[in-house]
Amino acid sequence: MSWRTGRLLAALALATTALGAPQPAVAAPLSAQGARLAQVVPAPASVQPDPARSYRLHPGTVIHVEHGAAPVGRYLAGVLRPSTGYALPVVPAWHHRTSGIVLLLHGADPRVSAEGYQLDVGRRGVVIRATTPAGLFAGVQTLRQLLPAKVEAARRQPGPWTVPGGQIVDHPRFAQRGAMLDVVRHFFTVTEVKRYIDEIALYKVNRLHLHLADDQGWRIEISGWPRLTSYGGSTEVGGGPGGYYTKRDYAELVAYAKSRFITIVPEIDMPGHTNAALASYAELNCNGIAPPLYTGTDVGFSSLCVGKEITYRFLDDVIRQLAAITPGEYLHIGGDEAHATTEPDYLTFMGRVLPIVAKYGKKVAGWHEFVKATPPASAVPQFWGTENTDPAVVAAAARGNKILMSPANKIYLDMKYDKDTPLGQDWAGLIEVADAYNWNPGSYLQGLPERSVIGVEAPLWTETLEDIDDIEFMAFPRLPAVAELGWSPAASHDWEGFRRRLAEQGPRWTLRGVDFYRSPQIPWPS
Ligand code: NGO
Repeated sequence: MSWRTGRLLAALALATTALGAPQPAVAAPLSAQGARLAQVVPAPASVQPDPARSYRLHPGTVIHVEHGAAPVGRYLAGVLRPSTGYALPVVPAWHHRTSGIVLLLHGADPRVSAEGYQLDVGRRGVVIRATTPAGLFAGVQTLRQLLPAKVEAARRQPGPWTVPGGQIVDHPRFAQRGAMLDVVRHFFTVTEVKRYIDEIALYKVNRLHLHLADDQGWRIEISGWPRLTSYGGSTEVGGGPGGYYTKRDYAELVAYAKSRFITIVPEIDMPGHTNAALASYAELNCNGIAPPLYTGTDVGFSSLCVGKEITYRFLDDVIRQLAAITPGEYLHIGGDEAHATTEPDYLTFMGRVLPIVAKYGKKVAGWHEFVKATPPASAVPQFWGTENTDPAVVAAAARGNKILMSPANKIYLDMKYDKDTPLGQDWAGLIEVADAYNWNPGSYLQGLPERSVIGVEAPLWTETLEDIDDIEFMAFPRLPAVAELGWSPAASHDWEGFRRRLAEQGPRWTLRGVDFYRSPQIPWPS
């Protein structure tokens, strides 16, 4: 045993003794303190309050991190310093002397697996244990929610900063818990996307799908095809100036998301939803004539030219370059609403494109229509229908595909909350918070077993959304509902409990300046 490991283990033994063993789970009404330990969205898998033991942060509190946990420790310090006004130094865990906040990469309950964590709160400190930094980061999001709401303030607030005592052992239900942002219909800056990343990270979301190309714009630089962005990226719905990400911008987003343990899944929609590319390069059109740029909101009128070889040279360039700047394992190729492509052409097209994605080392994701092209079992069809039956999707699952659930009538965040919602659309229905929450991704599609569901993703299409305030107003409070469906055990599903926990998020959003819909279904604190 090395000196360092020895010191660390000695310190841990002390920490565990100091914190004491948690009390068994309490049945019936929790005390106010005990209830606070369960005041988390998404609901943790297991909570054992111990009201006799809470921890109060103080000016001398130190954040102790095991090797490998320092970035998460620094992130936590960054969250806590402005409001507490405490220095909260981040130091190696072998200096640990039984008190403070401790982040450890071993010793967690095995149930936490790769993305979960164990959090113990005793009188002398908070210990978060996980098997990966991602798990620690999830535990840190929980710790944040266990502190009073004013911890989210940008300026120093009076304490006390008390964390309720007890133990949480937590882990996700599904591997993929995603959000999608359409940066085409309206363009959003790197700063705006980073802000959205921060907001979704709080709810343990681990995927951000970026819809990067559609009829109204092409938003990612591709070397050798400069007009895609200089011309194809120059507008958006309503005729605004649009915009695009350089490869450097995109890398910045990927790195920022990674620092929040979120993987970016880029989408280039094809063969339909391609007017911006077709307008930029006449040779991509079957008739050799470039259509004008498009700033409306119709869908289903454009198609790449399936019979021309240049289409595949173009897509080889796009997919190769996108794969090179995307560390995540998936590229999303759209495939939805190809109403201007004949069925045989669609199959021919997918037969050419699927191998290109594989050639560049990526797995493919696509809107669920592409199951008709029989993609490989590693492909992830994203279900966005409005019915709870889809035999073609169920058949794909029987062939081995895992399905990502985004039923439009449940979790399309661009749908209005009610008929008076000033933003959004209503083609898939009106979606209040209870509608977004009250369904089960593991049993929603008839004949699709839970083991064939890889997760949930909440898409946010932006035909009517122009800035970050609009995004936030549609995403909150429904995004946390979807995040809870993705993370929390099915057995914990409980609308009454959820709406009370969700209510506590309101003051936090207010303090962070996050715009949100004050749904009458939620008992917001006054
Ligand atoms: C559909 C369509 C999108 C729209 C969106 C609006 C899918 C997968 N294709 O969802 O182009 O923006 O609805 O709600």
